Amino acid sequence: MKIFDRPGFPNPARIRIVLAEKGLEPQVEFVSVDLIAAEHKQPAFLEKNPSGVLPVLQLDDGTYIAEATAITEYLDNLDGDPKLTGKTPKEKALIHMMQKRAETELLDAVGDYFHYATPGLGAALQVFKSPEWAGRRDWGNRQRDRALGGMKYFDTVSRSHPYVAGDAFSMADITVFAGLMFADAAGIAVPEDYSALTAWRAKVSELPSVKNRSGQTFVTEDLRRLGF
Ligand SMILES: N[C@@H](CCC(=O)N[C@@H](CS)C(=O)NCC(=O)O)C(=O)O
Repeated sequence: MKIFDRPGFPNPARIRIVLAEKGLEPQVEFVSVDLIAAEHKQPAFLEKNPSGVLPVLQLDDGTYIAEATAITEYLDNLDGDPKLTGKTPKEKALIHMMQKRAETELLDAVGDYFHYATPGLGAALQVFKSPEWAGRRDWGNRQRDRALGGMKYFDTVSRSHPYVAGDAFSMADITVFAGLMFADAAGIAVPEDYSALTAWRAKVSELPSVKNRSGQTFVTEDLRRLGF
């Protein structure tokens, strides 16, 4: 299998955590795609994923699978013993629901703030964002407020459950973790009184699948070049 990604970016990090959880890293070849140079918006990459985003999984038979959730489901079920996406119908449904909330209210909200209210990934890439949005910082700033609302929600969840979808670490935790990782880079701090969310994050950071990758923060050499 091949994974087209870029180390240090939040959505690729989701899959690296999944691979570590499942012990699949030795079976994967990583192919680095230069996001800052907009390589993912060129025809060769768009053939793999028309959405023009990372990560993308390529199977040995040539099939391409995009979307972090779809890739996670595939990898988690390969050995017939899913541990991140649920075993029973109820577990699957709860993890799906919480994962979707984490994506919509936190990770994607941070991403929209980053792309539309800050210089984002820089000049080479901004031309691929729709021009009518270019000056709309107000809309982008509202996405920051949405992300803060997401943090508040997950702080509340963390007060009553050890993990985002219940008693076990799952795909939903990985999405929240990636959302906070992205928020760090975009300059959206977790409010100090969200102590349960901060404690949850500290706990998740210590998991071997996450801890071994803690050097892969979003602010890599790529973003330092952009002034982060
Ligand atoms: N919904 C997608 C989101 C993927 C995504 O936005 N990836 C980012 C990297 S963290 C990306 O490729 N951004 C490039 C861009 O927005 O042009 C998924 O779950 O895989």
